[in-house]
Amino acid sequence: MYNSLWLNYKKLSLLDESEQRIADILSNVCFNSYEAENPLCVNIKNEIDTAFEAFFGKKPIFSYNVEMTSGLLLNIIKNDSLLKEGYRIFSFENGYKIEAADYSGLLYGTFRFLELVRIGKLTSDVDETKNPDNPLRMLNHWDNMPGDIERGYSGNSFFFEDNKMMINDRTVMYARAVASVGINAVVINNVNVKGEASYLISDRHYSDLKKLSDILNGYGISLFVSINYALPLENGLDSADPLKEEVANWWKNKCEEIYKNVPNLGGFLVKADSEGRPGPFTYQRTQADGANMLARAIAPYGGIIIWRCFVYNCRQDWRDLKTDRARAGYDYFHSLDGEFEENVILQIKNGPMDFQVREPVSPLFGGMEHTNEMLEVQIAQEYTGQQRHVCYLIPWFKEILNFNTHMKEATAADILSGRAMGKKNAGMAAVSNTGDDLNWTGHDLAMANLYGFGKLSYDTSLSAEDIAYEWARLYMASAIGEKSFEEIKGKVITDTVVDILMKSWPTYEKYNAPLGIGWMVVPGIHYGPDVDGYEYSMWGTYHKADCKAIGIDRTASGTGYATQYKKENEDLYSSLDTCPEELLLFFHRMPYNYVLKSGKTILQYIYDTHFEGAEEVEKMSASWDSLRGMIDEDIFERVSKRFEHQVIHSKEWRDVINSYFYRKTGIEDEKGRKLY
Ligand code: GCV
Repeated sequence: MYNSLWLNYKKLSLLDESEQRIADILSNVCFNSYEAENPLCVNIKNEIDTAFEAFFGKKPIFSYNVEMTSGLLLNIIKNDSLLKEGYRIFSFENGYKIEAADYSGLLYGTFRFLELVRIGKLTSDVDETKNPDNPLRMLNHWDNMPGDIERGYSGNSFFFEDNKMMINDRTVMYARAVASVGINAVVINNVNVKGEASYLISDRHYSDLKKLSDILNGYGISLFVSINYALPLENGLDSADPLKEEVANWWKNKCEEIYKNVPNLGGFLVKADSEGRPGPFTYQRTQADGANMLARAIAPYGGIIIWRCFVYNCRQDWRDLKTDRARAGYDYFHSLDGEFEENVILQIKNGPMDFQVREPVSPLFGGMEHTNEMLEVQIAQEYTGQQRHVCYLIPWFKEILNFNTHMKEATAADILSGRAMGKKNAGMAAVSNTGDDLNWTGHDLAMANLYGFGKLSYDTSLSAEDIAYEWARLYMASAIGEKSFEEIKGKVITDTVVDILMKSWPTYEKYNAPLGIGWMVVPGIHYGPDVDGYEYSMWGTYHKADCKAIGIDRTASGTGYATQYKKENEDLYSSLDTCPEELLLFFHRMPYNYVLKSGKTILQYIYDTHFEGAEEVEKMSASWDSLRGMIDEDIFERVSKRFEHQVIHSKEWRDVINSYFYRKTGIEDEKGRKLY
């Protein structure tokens, strides 16, 4: 059982003449440039049929490749303003047109058109032209072939079960939904490739991969797989040394075999030399040696190697003050700038650590002028409440995109779109938050992150608020159907949901680890507070709190991490006057009595934000309660249950963090609140 996410089409109310006019116009659709054999064309038509039947109670009359002067007209055209996968939607005297330079663009235009109908924005002067900002807009699924999902918080995999692939109607629903927000590439298996997943690229699974790839291609999506770098070792070779000819040849032959069976495969995603995964370091080779060897093997087929920069020594001794996990990505990759093949893209996590609630943007953005780069964010909320706490991440992604790297004054968005360096292999990837739960994302409000990531990766100029509004309107308000937006109190619904979403990340941050320090979670599961959980483990992610101070000096006189940025940013972070306070403890070791710009000491700030955070969750929960009876009952109940938990759990966070610092310092809360 699964729902249709935001494609939950329902009968539209046709209240006035203008709405009735739209319905009349849309009863005729003319699809020019229609190719009956092209799956994209078939899917565009099906999408319109499905939607219009739900909206108006009947399918439209379709005509193909004829001149028509009224109705909804779809057309492939060539002009300067429409680029690959772009579209234009506009009205004319007797109808509407959707134009694109290719069929993917036409599909995106169609989905957008259907959204405009549903959110009441199909006005008579509508004119929307969009070209995607990012060439690759990708989801990374960390699904394991037995069926579980690494860091999965919404059930099991819908791609795999018992070491087999699953391809069914849910696969099609998935493809429709993610395509509707602009996703054009997916990796279906976990980057930690183990067990049967090593053999995903083998005879055992080729026919299923081909089937899946065909379905996805029909929605403009390329299929990628994660691979095991050491695969040659499991196939009779005694080495995976990237500079050995026999290894390179093995991969060449492998790629030939793969592409014979799955001709449209997008390429491989590779996690190497990280957290126990094998890689070129085993053979004293560089990351470029490893990536390039694979890139050359896959290049004849147009394949891409997406090589992750999440490479670090996960066994850092606390006495070693120079080794800093935050430095690792840059240290390993920066000197290789310009050495990667054109079909290699480095996939870089947004921050130098690991998806903490707050991190600076990785210095690799802006640090490698001659290398293809893409951003990796995580909408699976591993460290941000695991889809049990509401945490709408799009406002944070916007901050990341807007970060000025000071490399040619380019923002992160300029770099990962490829436009700053004139690259065509670039983009954004998100570790997906989907599973086989009925609502796909466990928490219904977490669905806004899936919708939002897709929308933002297509158009990085969209605001987090507008995205939240449109999602809320589609999934919660328009989905009720037949009644008008006013009648169902649509504005109250969308205002309430948007307000909750927009407050959720700042609120989560308030009761979590303070001022950018991160990592105060239970080791392994990464859920719930455990201030010293990682402090006394060998994983190398220390906050170093003692009775006087907390934080890591990452300036030039400390670990030197700040020096990895361009000078302007190094200076920004290194000076206490300019370092953004939300990152203060990431960059500086500070005494608890240091006074922040607000006039509060760090300690009092910690107490205050933790009390505030927990209170804000109660308010969000109450505001959700106010929607009882107004939205779909199942959605309401599911979210209410999650809020019940979040209210309790945020208090646990508050109390564990506050009592930790109270007991370390012995200093009371100025406001006399209860500290344990
Ligand atoms: C897929 C973190 C997660 C791991 C994940 C890893 C990665 O360490 O906790 O589960 O492994 O990141 O991104 O490779």
